[in-house]
Amino acid sequence: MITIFSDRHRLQSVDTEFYRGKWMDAFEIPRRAELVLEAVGRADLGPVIAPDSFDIEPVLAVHDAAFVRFLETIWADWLAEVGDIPAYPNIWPPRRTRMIPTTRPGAELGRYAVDMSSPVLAGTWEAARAAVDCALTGARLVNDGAPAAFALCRPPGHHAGRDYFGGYCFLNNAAIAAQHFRDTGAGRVAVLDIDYHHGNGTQDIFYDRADVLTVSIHADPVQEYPYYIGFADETGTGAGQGCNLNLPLPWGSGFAAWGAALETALARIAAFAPDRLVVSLGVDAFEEDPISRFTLKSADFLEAGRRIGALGIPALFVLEGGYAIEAIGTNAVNVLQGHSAPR
Ligand code: Q9C
Ligand code: ZN
Repeated sequence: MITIFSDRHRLQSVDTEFYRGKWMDAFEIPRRAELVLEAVGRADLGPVIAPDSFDIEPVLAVHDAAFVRFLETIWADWLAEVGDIPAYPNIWPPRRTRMIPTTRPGAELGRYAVDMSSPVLAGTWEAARAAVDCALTGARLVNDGAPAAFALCRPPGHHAGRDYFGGYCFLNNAAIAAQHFRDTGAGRVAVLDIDYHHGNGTQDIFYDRADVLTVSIHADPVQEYPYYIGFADETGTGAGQGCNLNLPLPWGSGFAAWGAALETALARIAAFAPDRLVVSLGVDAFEEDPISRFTLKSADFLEAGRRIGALGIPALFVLEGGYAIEAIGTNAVNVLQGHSAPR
């Protein structure tokens, strides 16, 4: 399996993250991607290539144009007004607000950001674009006949919606790749999100569509980020009715419950009979993950990969979360090796 990796991911790097009233050591750090890359090499998974450069069109096919313009330009505005420090919102718009454009970066950040976990830096736009390029290059490899490819994306993407960012995500790499599959001949595409957190951005992007099935296994949003969204009764709207499946599980869930949810997810995907599968590959359901509360073991990721592979659908894996530094590489590569295992 080919891995697509860009070292431009390092342009998104902070030392600290604001969480529960404190500045803590950041969880979403460049080292994560380097460790996954090392594990790919150790496992002899296959070649590692740099991404091709794609233009902005596939990004605009899923994200709002004003949001994309904001992401591209906000750093310059922040730098001019505030200086060379990470850019955070200083206000969020309340309900029933008119959302009139402002001249101030702190207010524009609040218009589009959902939380405090995703500061914009000088290199954020370039890093986010590089991650998209990795996903699109992987999609191209799958279109060219590869049974699977691995987009080693960082920053992650699945919390980025049509016009919002957060949860360490800026552009939705998996959704952009899924849309690209549609735009290059796939009639139906499924996105399977196995990150510990609900894939809210991906759900948002495809919620009213029948051509892209979105399925997510995640921690119950009553207890866990991204909260407010990801409940089992969210099944899609309009033409997309029935094309979103949420499988929330309570804190403490292990492979007994998680594996059963995966079976439900895979049965739904098989019934949908997609031409292409995008897997939002977060490995933060791991028992040792510092911000998560599921109890999957490293071997469970191998089994998950095997079961996904048994679908026999050409698949693009897109890295999302996973913060247990010592195990993230093993766990991500286990999914990929399970997927490639002969059966
Ligand atoms: N510091 C992904 O896994 N806040 N995003 C959690 C812990 C945000 C997770 C608080 C979690 C986002 C891609
Ligand atoms: Zn996550």
